[in-house]
Amino acid sequence: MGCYIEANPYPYPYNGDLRPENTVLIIIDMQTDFCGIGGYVAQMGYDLSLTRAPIEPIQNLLAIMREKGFHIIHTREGHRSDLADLPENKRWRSRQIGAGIGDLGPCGKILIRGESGWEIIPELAPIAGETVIDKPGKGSFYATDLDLILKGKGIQNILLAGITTDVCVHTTMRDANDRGYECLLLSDCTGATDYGNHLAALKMVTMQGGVFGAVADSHAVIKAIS
Ligand code: C5J
Repeated sequence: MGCYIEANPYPYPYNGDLRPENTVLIIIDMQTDFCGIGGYVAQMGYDLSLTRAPIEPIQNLLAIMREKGFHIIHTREGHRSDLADLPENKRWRSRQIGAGIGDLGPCGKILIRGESGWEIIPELAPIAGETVIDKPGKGSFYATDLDLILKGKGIQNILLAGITTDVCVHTTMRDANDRGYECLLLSDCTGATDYGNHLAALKMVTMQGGVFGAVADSHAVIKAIS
């Protein structure tokens, strides 16, 4: 008898082996730059309510998963202050839309490690014992030690929360799926800079019998693990 979360398009995980020891909640890029006033997303002129929508659902889920002893990992997108790890084309594109990475904004230099905009928002701050992954790209595996850490902890199942659904969350999910991890995208614990893109990103996962894994909301997770 396994433990399953009600999910689309199949009950998750595929094998019913869902335990705190083999399961991690990865919370992606809940930084001021992506959901706070004066950050990167705000400077680009996008609607912050879309990237702030997952804050409360993540808080609720995080509290329960911490209490039950699940692994928790946070990520932060950001670059070195000397911009040595910032591809020229990424910088150029960000400047086209008025939010140049490395340029000074209301929360310090945009998407630069150590600046106030780069910090994880206080509502979702990591606590002692939780791993934080600093990444220069969209995916959480690229140029990081995430895979080594997951393998070391014996992780098989990855629950994905954070922002943005269609960019960093999806890139991470696709890469994790290729590496053999069983992935669940949390629909109410994620958000995008465009609501249509959020919905499309959720739908993409459910094609081909679950091409990258499955989708569920936080209520289904809480029901299954409580
Ligand atoms: C983006 C992210 N959208 N965290 N980053 O540039 O999804």
